Amino acid sequence: MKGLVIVVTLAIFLVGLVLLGLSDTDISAVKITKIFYDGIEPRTESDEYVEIKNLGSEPVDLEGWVIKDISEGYPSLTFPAYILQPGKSIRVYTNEIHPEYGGFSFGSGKAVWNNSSPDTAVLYNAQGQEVSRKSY
Ligand SMILES: [Ca+2]
Ligand SMILES: [Ca+2]
Repeated sequence: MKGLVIVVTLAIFLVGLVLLGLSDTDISAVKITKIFYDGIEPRTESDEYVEIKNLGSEPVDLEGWVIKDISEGYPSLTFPAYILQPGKSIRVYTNEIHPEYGGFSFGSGKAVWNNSSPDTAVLYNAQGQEVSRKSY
């Protein structure tokens, strides 16, 4: 009986350690590092982008993660399965596809990031928790 109690206590302790480790890598490592809000393309500013970087040491799967302009509440993009390697960046363009940056686009026919009054971008993980936020 005493042996069982010790085993169960140890098991709970180990599960706790694993959960702590997981939540640590998920929440803190991936950040919005840049918003290129003043696009060079006239009017449509299709070349605007938000840059997201993995600053941690573990790969992160972005499946189900969401990037959104919360100033207007749109647009938002839900990521497909995509492994963001440590030290690597992706960009979500307003309406351009650049495979070297992951090939992500909001597909917006209009400019997304306001040039005169700043907007705020927020990144959520697949559980809907806010991971990173950036204004400019
Ligand atoms: Ca803009
Ligand atoms: Ca906006």
